[in-house]
Amino acid sequence: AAFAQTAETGTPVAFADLVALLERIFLRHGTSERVAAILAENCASCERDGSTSHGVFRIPGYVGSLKSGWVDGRAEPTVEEAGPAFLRVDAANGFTQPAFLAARDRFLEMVRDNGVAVMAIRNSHHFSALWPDVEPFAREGLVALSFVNSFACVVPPGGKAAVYGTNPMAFATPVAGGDPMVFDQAASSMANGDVRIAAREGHAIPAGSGVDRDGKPTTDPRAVLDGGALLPFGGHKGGSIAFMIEVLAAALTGGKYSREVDWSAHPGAETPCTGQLFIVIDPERGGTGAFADRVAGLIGNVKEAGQDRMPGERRYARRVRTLRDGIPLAPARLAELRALAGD
Ligand code: NDP
Ligand code: PYC
Repeated sequence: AAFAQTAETGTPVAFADLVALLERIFLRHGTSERVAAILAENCASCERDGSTSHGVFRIPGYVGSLKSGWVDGRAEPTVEEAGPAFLRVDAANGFTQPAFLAARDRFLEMVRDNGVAVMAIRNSHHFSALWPDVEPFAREGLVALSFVNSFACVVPPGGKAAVYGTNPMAFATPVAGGDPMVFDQAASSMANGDVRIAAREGHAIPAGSGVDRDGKPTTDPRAVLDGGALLPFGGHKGGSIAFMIEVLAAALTGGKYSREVDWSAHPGAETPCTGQLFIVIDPERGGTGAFADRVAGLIGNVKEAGQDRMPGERRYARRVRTLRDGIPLAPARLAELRALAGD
């Protein structure tokens, strides 16, 4: 589970009101109306679902990147067809989600026509969770995989220098009679956002998560952030996944490797400018005629075997609660957001 505890107490804010507040913040800091609307919906959705490490906690970082001139909040992406089932997208140093959405309709046509398609996005700032990118594909009957690299803060197993980003990947599949099964996980022991939340709240991080600046194991989140690094999850196996994600999200797309991200001339910037790859498959092309039923059956087997829940189920349950009762925000956090919006 996420290391950071999901807030369950605070001032309840309706989802639409949170979207409107975040939209005002983005607009006030120089994005276009379209970009503001997309990022506000995305970030509020993370907060709604309890993806705390990529919810409103991230707003000062978005603002820092915009104010420092590191990211272009008005970028116009370009979309290029590299083949019948391959889209190349240049986000033009803008945020990833608006570039992705600019290409999404054509991408869906390619998936329907060919059974599978790839979208390779570069020069793009992804500062969010990945599940909002893939879950909608599964709701449209498709299987989706996505990969993003970030900024160097993860050492390879046995290594001394950070080479990899926290590099998340997400997978979404339709499930007959239910919500899609979606997992969305970093290739590191923890997301960098959770380390920062632990540092802010004064909690230790689990043993085996990271090393200090001398490469020694530490449970102090400040030591990880101050010259130290995270470890991949699961030793060399997570290291290989982190490597694969650098290859797919950066080498293949033309985006920067995590270790090439250099924001030193932009104090306050926090959004890594790298790349993202999507692979989306129409499972009906498998010819079984019963794909989503078979996935539902597998989930039944997994639960009968003792796993108490599938990935995504915590988010869906929280989504139902917060859409009904409001999204709880700490009063100080709400005041900070209102100040950023100029309210
Ligand atoms: P977590 O370890 O919190 O969760 C990973 C996945 O496992 C989720 O799908 C989660 O589902 C599921 N899960 C957690 N606990 C259980 C359980 N007990 N049983 C079954 N499934 C479980 O994620 P990470 O800390 O690795 O990553 C957090 C977020 O950070 C992700 O959304 C990721 O995209 C984002 N991130 C973004 C980066 C970027 O560059 N943009 C970089 C790194 C991370 P559920 O959500 O339902 O709990
Ligand atoms: O939480 O590791 C993280 C992260 C990096 C970039 C965006 N989120």
